[in-house]
Amino acid sequence: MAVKPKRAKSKVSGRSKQPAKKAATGKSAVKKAAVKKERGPSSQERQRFTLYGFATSGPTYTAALGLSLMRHPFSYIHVNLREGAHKQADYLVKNRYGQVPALRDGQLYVVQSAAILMHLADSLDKFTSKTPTEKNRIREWLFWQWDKLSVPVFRLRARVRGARQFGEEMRVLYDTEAKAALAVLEQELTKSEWVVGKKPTIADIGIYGVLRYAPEANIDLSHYPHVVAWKKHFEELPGFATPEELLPLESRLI
Ligand SMILES: N[C@@H](CCC(=O)N[C@@H](CS)C(=O)NCC(=O)O)C(=O)O
Repeated sequence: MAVKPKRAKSKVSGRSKQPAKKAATGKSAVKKAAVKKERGPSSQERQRFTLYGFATSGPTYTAALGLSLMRHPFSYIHVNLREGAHKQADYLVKNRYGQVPALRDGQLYVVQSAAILMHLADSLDKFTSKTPTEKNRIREWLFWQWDKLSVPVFRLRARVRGARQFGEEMRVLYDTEAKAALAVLEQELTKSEWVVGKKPTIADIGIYGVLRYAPEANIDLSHYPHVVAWKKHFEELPGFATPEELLPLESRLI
C-alpha cells in the first residue's frame, strides 16, 4: 500500500482542558497540528476508514486514490462481484445500489465515488478549496465527469475486457463522446494547471480515476497534450499510487 504512516508515538490526547477558543488559536495548537501533520494519522484515526471494493473497479480506485493522496490509511474489503456479493443483503445495507465502492467512516457508509471524494475532502479538509466559488466549480466537474467522461470511457473499457457486448455503431458513439469530453478538458487545462484553481482538488482525482483507464478503453490521449501534461503532473503528487498498488485481490485489514 502506498500510504505508510509512521506509528503514532503518543496516545491520542483526550479532550483539551483549555477553553476551546484558546486551544484552537494558541501557539501550542498550531505546533500540535504541525506535529500531527508530520506523523500522519494517530493510531485511532488509522482505523477510521474501510473501503469496500473490487480490484479492477475504476470507481473503487478513485476512492482509494483519494485516501492515498490524502495520506490516510484504510482497511480494504474485497467484495466479490463475480460471485454476486454486491447484491447480497449484508452488502446492500452498506450500498443500497448494489455497487462498489462503499466507504465506511465510523458508523457512516458513504457510496458513489464522487460523493466519497466529497466526504473525504470535507472531513479531512484536503484537496478542496476554501472559496465557495471554487467549491462549486469542483462539484460541477465531478458531476460532469460522471455525466460526460466516465460513461463512454468505462463502457469502452468494459467492451475491451469482454464485460459488455455492443456493436460497432455503439462503440463509435462512445468513442465520439469520450473525445468530445476530452476536448472540453483539454481546453480547460490550457487555462490552468489543475482542473480548478491553482492546487489539485478532488476534481482532479475524480477525472484521473477515469483517465487512468483510457488506454484500456483504446482511447489515445496523445491528441490532448495539456491532458497528458496534467496527468504526468498528477502522478507526481505525494501519495499517488496505481490501482495495482492500492487495490489488493483480497481483503486487507490495518
Ligand atoms: N457511480 C458509481 C458507479 C459504481 C459502479 O459502476 N460500480 C461497478 C463496478 S466498477 C459495480 O459495482 N457494478 C455492479 C453493478 O452495477 O451491479 C460510483 O461512482 O460509485
